Amino acid sequence: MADKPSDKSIKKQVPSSERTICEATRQMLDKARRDGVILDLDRGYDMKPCPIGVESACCKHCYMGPCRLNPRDPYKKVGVCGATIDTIMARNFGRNVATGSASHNDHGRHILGLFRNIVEGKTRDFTIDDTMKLERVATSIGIETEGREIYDVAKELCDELEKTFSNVDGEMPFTKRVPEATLEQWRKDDIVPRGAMVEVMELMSRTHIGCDQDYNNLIKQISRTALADGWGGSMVATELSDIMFGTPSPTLAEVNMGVLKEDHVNIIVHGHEPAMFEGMLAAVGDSFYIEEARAKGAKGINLVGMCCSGAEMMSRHGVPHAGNFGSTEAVVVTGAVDAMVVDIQCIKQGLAEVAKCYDTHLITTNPRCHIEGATHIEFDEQDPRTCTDQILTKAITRYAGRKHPVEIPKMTQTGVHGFTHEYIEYMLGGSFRGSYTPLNENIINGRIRGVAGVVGCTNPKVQQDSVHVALVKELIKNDVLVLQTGCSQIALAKAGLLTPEAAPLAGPGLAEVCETVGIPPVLGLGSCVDNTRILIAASAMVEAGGLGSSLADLPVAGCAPEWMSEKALAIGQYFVASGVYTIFGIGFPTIKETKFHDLLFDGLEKQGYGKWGTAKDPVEIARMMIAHIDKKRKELGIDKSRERVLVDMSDRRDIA
Ligand code: NFS
Repeated sequence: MADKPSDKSIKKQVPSSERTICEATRQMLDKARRDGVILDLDRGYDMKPCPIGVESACCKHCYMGPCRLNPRDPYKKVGVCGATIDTIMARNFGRNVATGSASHNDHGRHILGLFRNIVEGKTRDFTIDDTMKLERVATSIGIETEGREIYDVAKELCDELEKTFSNVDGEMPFTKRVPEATLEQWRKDDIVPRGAMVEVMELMSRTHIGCDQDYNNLIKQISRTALADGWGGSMVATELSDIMFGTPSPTLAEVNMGVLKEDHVNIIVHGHEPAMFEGMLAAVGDSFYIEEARAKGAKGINLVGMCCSGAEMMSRHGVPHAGNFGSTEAVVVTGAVDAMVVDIQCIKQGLAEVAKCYDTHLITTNPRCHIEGATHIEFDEQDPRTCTDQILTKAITRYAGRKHPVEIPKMTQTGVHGFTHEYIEYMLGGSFRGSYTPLNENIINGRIRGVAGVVGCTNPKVQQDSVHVALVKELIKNDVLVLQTGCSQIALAKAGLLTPEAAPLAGPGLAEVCETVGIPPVLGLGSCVDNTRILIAASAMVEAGGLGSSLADLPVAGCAPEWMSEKALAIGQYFVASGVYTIFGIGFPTIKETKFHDLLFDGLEKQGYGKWGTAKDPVEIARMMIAHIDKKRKELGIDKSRERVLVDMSDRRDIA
């Protein structure tokens, strides 16, 4: 029995099956309740959100307030300074986007720092793994690679990508990858991102009391700051992580809590920056610690991941994955977790309490993220073993003295992970004609109706995973190829949809393509920063031809059905500003029938961008995404092709 937590309690509780469709998480929620431990899944149900805040009708940006407007009658009142509901919502939304963009850029900047240390020979524990990718990325931003030493190219790439963060004017390096028509629109509206630091700084400044008070002008800086995420820090993180740790390719990996092993020392790494996880992976192979673990009666050391760095390690190295954001507290309830090691982002403070109850070591490793009650052992990329060795010692000691009964839900799903924009090009084009043309052709001939990105978090406001799974099933049934990242990918992996065997769940056209090529109808691309793989794939589709000239022309749509974070809002806005219709489930922090809401949900599209949408029901979300895809097909003049019968033999031969 766990130590009882303090006197915190909850008032409302529903059957655990209403909180999650993940059977393992449900089992652990039941156990936690029996043990008297409160998890986020119950806290989330019990919490009554502020009805004014949930619609973004309050302003806390100065101390004449906080001012509260009436969400039911938003134009009846203004703030003390005179700020209207549109200014207040735009400022709040802008600050959300600034924080989300700052998070991804902070992540990207640290990845760049590690890359620089490698290039300058300051670390021996990490190296350049994928030189081909290095050359491809360098070439994509105009760096000459022909006949040059690889470290010479790497040094120039480093200097060039530094501008992603430090530029104060000009255009970010990766905007060179944006389709010309899209980039021209950004130039016309003066929203091409310069450098991430200046964009975030300017957005914070413009949202100060008494500064930018026209939502039409504010949205421009909001878009620019969001684009500085997608085409900036996030893209730097993805591309440099591939270069340093290896570009993923399809690999089988196991997902869900059954990846924990009762007779092993279990270490979970949960966070976002892959460097510490890579360091742990190197350390657990050390025979000294394996012997130590055996001497204490364990059969070995079992390293598994959670959340986004878990998704990256799964994609690159096939490291098992224990679950998504909604399961991070629940997994500790197994009693089998000897250490949970975290770095930055999406790490609930509630973990400290749950870890205390089950005598699990909760170890923070990053100077930017300490948690009260957790043990801090700092990870230094230039000396990784000092940190990882201490973690291993603690975990082995905890295993030897396990106090709590262990109950591991015996559930795992094996799926294919590790798709990338490079691999999509290769698999549909074949080794001799790698290109996006075959994908475009299958869209034009109607076998594939369009492409959807389904991404993002889980949120205890809704039954964990349920909206992700129902939405994706509906999309593939309607011949929409689904690309996934983040916690959404893990939800679908647990539901068994990341295997080629899931192809029969797809509509006839998509199923035929999947069966011929041997891919699942749902392709997992990795972590949330890896949403940039979707941007690059979409740009390649434009370049391959036949589907319009800008990203906004493509028959694609995106959705984060169970979103919760400011990072998700930044991602959503960079997709919208790039030209993609993006739907958020759960709810959206604007009030319908206000001018700012209309701008986000309609006006931006009229200006040539994408637009926002929101709905809670998965079938309704799918209907909205498909209607948009069909609208784009019609505008491209390819709507008739779907009416053809799709299965004659010559067609079949054309697919591969
Ligand atoms: Ni993305 Fe990754 Fe998950 Fe949401 Fe959090 S882990 S960065 S923000 S919860 S998908």
